Amino acid sequence: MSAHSVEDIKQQSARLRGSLLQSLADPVTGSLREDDQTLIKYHGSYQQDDRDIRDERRLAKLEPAYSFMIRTRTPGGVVTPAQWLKLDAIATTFAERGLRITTRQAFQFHGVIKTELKATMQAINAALIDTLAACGDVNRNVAVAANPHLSAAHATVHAQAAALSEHLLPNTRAYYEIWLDEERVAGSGSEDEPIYGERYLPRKFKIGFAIPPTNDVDVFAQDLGFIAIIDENSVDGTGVLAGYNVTVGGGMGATHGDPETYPRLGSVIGFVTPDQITAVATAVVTAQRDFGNREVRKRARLKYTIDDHGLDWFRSEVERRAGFPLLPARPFGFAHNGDRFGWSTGEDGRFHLTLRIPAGRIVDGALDDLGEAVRHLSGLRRIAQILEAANTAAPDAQQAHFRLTANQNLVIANIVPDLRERIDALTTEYELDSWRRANPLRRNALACVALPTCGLAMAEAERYLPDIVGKVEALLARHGIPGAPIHLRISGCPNGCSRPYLGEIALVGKAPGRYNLMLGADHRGQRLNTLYRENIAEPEILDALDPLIRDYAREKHFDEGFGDFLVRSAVVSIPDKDTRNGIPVKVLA
Ligand code: SRM
Ligand code: SF4
Repeated sequence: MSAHSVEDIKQQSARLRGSLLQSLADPVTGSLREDDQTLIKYHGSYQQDDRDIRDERRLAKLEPAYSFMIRTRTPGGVVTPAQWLKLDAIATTFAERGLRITTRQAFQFHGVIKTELKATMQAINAALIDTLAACGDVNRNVAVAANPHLSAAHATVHAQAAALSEHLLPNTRAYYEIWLDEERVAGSGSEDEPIYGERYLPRKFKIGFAIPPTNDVDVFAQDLGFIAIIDENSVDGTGVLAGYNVTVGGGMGATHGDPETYPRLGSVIGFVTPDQITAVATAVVTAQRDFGNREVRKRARLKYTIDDHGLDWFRSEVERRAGFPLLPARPFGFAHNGDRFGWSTGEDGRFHLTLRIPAGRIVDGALDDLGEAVRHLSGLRRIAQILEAANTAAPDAQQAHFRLTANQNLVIANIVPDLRERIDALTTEYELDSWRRANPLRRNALACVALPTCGLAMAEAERYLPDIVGKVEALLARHGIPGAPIHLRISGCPNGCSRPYLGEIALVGKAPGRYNLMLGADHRGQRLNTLYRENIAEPEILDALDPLIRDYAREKHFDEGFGDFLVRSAVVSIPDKDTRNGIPVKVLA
């Protein structure tokens, strides 16, 4: 660890430059200087090492096998086919393990070595995608509902989210100087940062836009959430965006054994009209900048600022900064927080196809939901080529594109009817059709990256997913409910990158092969689960689940979710945390 605190590093970094140029130029090591390892995060990259061979290298007296993870800033996860092809080429040329869709609708490249970092960054920017502020104590990639039932209102929500992502970017030119060779000019190193100031935020900050009835972005896990309220147009019945309910203070991260840290659901504090979101977001971000805990990093997220000062105080502070009062929140209802797979049609008759990508990993040779090695990277390349040709042939028509979902899946959007059959044939040829073949348990399962790249992983997650899902699947089959739609999530540590505390069944890594078993969340992202068994290995996990699944199969009400059943039957007791602040629930069909 660096001798400097993160706060000092930020402040003394000349607006995120530090000595990154010198670190990158140093041929002696594959690593960066310590302070630069913190600063590079703001540029969208993390220094990592291959943990599978860490011990072996230590014994051989070699430095760890350092490499870099790079994360894109792709608000709402939208990329064109042309961009897809470039990202694919980058993954193939510079990275290991292909493209990885994240739980915030970004791409990650793993395994980029230091000497190729700049070329990789340049190639990403040449695809008109950047990585600025994808990590670090700033606003991160803005997550947006990837609902394939695209409508005019949906497009407006996406445009607002993308504009907000731009608005909250840091002003520093460091990114462009270091990676894109922009010349330094007068004032560089002391650019004005009216939103962030010279120490940026106390901690990472996340924004999500949900469009009910789908809560695919898990809006209550976001520091700041916008729940779109769409009224029906009385003339033609299409949706009209009235505004958004605002939620604040969501977050997943916790530390084992430290009660000062905990996952928290966002609280609804009011309603804003579409023209007010920039002001309200700026107010929330700057209030967190000024009042967030800069002494104890583990307590620096907005959720703790709110719990320390009180929700009413926070709401008043936001209203004061925004210059207007928040309106009373409007009724809303979520049906689920998963993705809807397969084909769907938008209001304009275009087709959208949501594909299941296990753990978001797109690489040839990866195992799919059925345990078969698949060629997803090659298949999606073929599809991107076809879509790119169609877009080029009809530049004035609505353009086909890809959308990453916050559940690590992929939507191919805006497909003209003529192309449907070809896309279908390719998804079959390249085994991209597991959404059709895999059962709901498998289709909804989420896992964070964990080993071998994540420096914080205590246990496996992504690599363990197919195995554990298979075993839970066997339990379901034994009790006569094969593939029941239970949301299962695994994280390699309590930081919660797969939002495990919102899983009906969750495994949270404690040590190699050992997990905390968490149970009882709903499947709408509105209720946290709770600890059921601590620090147990696979046989005990399956033993614990077996009687619960048996009882669920026998006693569940029609359509009752597993988490709801466990709460109703008092197997788990969930502290009554009302995220709605009394906002009435809309009854959904
Ligand atoms: Fe995360 C840290 C991966 C979404 C909470 N997360 C990390 C790091 C960078 C490890 C590190 O700091 O060294 C992981 C890199 C692993 C690797 O090898 O790639 C990592 N997080 C991920 C991704 C890739 C998980 C995935 O499998 O998709 C997600 C990337 C999102 C993106 O595109 O920006 C990812 N991380 C999340 C989420 C979910 C979300 O944002 O909806 C959370 C929970 C929500 C929240 O923030 O509270 C999350 N990640 C964390 C935390 C805990 C923060 C806290 O408040 O305590 C850490 C650790 C930290 O920040 O110190 C962390
Ligand atoms: Fe790494 Fe933990 Fe996040 Fe998984 S939850 S990616 S193990 S930090």
